[in-house]
Amino acid sequence: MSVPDVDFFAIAVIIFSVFKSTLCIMTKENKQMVKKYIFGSVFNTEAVVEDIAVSSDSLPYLGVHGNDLLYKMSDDDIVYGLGENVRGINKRGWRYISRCTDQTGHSESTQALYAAHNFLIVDGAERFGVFVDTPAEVTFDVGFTALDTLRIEGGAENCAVYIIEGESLSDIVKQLRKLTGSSYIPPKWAFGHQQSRWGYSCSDDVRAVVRKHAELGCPLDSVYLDIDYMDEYKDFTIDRRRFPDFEALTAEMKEKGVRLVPIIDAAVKVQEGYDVYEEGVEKGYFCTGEDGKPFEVAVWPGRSCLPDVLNPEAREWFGKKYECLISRGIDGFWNDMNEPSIFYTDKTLNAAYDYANKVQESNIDINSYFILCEMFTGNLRSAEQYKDFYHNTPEGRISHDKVHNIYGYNMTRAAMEAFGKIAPDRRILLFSRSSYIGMHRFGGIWTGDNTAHWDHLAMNLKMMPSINMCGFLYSGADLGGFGGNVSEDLLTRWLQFGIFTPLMRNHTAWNCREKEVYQFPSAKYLSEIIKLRYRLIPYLYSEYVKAAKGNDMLFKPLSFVFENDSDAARIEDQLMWGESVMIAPVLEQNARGRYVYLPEDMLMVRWLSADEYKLEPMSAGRHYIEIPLREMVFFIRKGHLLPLCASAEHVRDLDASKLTVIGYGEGELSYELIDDDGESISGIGSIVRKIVCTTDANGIVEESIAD
Ligand code: MIG
Repeated sequence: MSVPDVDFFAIAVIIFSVFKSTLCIMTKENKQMVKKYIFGSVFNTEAVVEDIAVSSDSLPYLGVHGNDLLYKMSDDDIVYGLGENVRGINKRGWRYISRCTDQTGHSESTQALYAAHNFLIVDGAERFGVFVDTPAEVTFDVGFTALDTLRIEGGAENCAVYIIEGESLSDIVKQLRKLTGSSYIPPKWAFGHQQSRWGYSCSDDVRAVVRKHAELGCPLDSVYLDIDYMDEYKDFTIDRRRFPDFEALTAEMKEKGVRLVPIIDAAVKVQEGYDVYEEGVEKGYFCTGEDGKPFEVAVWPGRSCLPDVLNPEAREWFGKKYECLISRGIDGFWNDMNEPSIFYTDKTLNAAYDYANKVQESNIDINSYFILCEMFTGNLRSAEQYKDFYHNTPEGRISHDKVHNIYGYNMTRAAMEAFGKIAPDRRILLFSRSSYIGMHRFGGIWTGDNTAHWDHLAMNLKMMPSINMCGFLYSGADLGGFGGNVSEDLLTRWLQFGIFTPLMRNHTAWNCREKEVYQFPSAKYLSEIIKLRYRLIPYLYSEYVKAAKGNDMLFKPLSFVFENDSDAARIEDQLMWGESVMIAPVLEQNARGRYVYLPEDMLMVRWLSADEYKLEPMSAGRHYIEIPLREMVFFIRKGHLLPLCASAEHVRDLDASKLTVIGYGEGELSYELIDDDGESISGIGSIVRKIVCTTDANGIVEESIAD
C-alpha cells in the first residue's frame, strides 16, 4: 500500500496559522476592557444587555470608603459625563445627585435634574470610565466638598460598578454603549422643526399654528398636544368638547405634512368608570401603599395612581394603552411627569395642614411661615414621599425609593415594547422627561423645564455631549426656554444652536410669552434659520444613524476628536457635530461676535440666509469672529465634506438626490451619506451613498451633485 502524497508540513502550517489567528481574535475580544464589580445586593435595572462575569481582581482606580467610592484627582484631570445635569462639559466643581426630580425652574445650583445618568470618565494622569448601575439614589461629588476629590456617595452600596478602560475617550464611550445596547432611532420626520406650547387647547389652535407657519413659509413637521387635549387630564382620553374631530384633525394635519404629538403623563386619575383606573385597580397594576392598596398621589388629574411599570405585566398593560391613540392616527408621544412627579400625597398635605393649624394657634413667627410655605409647595422635590409606596417587581415587593431612578425609564420602555407589537416595523417617535441609562434603547429625552435665560442656552450646548455619552442621541431642550419670557434675540441665538439638536422643538409654558417664530418682527429671518436646519437634515440624519449604529456620539467635546490638544480640552462653548462640522454658536446677549478656537485649519461657512453663504478658509488657532444677530457661522473640518439638500416645508419633501456639497482639504475628499425610507425599522440605514469631490486650487469644494 502506498502512502498518499500529502504534504504534512503544509497542513501543519495551515492548522497552526488558523489556530494562531483564532487565538489572536480570542485574546483581542477577551481583553477585559470592561470590568464588573458588585457591592451588596443589586437590583437588576436591565440597563446592561451584555453578560459580563464579575471580576475577581480588586477594584482599580477607586478606593472604597464605607458606602462611597473615592478618587484623588490631579489638577489637570477632566471629568466628563453625567448626562443630563447642570454646569459644564467638565463636571468638576459641583455635587450632582442622581435622583430623578421634577426641577422646573432649575439653575446652576440645582443638584438633581430629571434623569439619573450615572456614567463618568476621568481623563488625566489616568483614564477610565465608571458606570454605577443602581436604581436608587447615588451622588457624584466631583470636587465640590474637596477640590481634588471625586466621591461617589453610595457608589459602593447595592450597586454594580463597571470600570471601563479604552484606547481613547470615544472608545470608552463606545464600550459603555455596547454594554447598554443600541440607541433609539426615531422616524425621519422627527428631525424636522417641531412646535409646542402648553396651551394649544382646541383643534382650531392647532390649525392656526400650522397655517401661520405655512403662511410664513416656515418649515414645520409637528405640533404638540400638551395635557389640554385630555379629558380631565386622564391618560388615553380626548376632550371631545375641545377636540371633537380629533381623528379628522390628525388625518388633515398629516395630509399637510404635520404630525400631532400628544403627551402622556405617568399618573392615572382615580375615577370610577374610567377604564384605565378600574382595570389597574382590579389587576393590581398600580403602586401600592403600606396597606397593600393602590397608593394615591396628587398630580394634574387630581388624585391619581402610579402604574407599576416595574411589574412586567403592568408594564405590558400600560404600554398597550397607547394603541388607542395610534389607531387614531398618532405616531409620536412624549412621556411626562415620570420621575414620578408628585404635587402632594395625603400624608404630606395633612402634615402641612396640621402645621398650619398649629402655627396659627401659636401666632406664626417668620421662620414658621417659611416652613409652612415649604410644606405646601416643596413636595415636588422631596425624596421622603418615595418611601411611602411599593412596586411588585420580579425581585419582590420593593419600596419605591430603592428603585426610584428607573421609573421613567420603565414607563418609556412600556410604550416602546408595546409599539413593537402594535406596529412591528414602524418607527414611532417617543421621548421621555425622566430617564436612566438603558432607556436610550427605547426612546429619547428632552431636558425638562428650562428657562428663557442666556445661561440655559449655554447649558443646552454643554449638556448635549454628556447626554450623548450616556446613549441618548435623540434629545434636545425646549428652544427659547420653557419658563420665562424669551426675548427676540435670545430666541434667534437659541434657534441658531437648536438647528443642530436632533430634537428641535420650540416649547413653552401657558403663562409665558408666545414664541412661535411668526410672533416676532423678525419672523422671516427666524424661518431662514429653520430652513437651514432642513438643508442639514441629510447630514444630520446620516450622522445620527452612524452614531446609533456605531455606539458613537453625535455631539462631541473638542477633546474627543483632538485628543492631544490641551487647549481644545478646555473649550466649553464649541462642539464637534458629526464627522465634518464644528459649531461655535453665540451664547451671549448683545454679543456681535465671539472668540473661536480652531484646533486645525477649517473652512468657515457664514450663513446670511438659508441659501446665501460665504466660505472662508481659516488657519488653526484663536480668532475673533464677527457674528451679527442675523448671521450664523459654523466650520467644516479639513479633509471633510458637508452635503446639503434644498430646504422644504416638511421632511417628507426633502430631495436628497440633489445635493450641494461643501468641503475643504486637499485633492479628493469623500463622505458616506446614510439614508433610508425614514419610517421602517428594518430599513434603517439601508441606503449608502459615497460622495466623492475634488478640491479646487484654494482647497475648497463647492459642487452640485445629482444622484
Ligand atoms: O407640571 O404638561 O416638563 O413640558 O408643558 C408641569 C405641562 C407639567 C411639565 C413638562 C412641560 C409640560 C408641562 N408639564
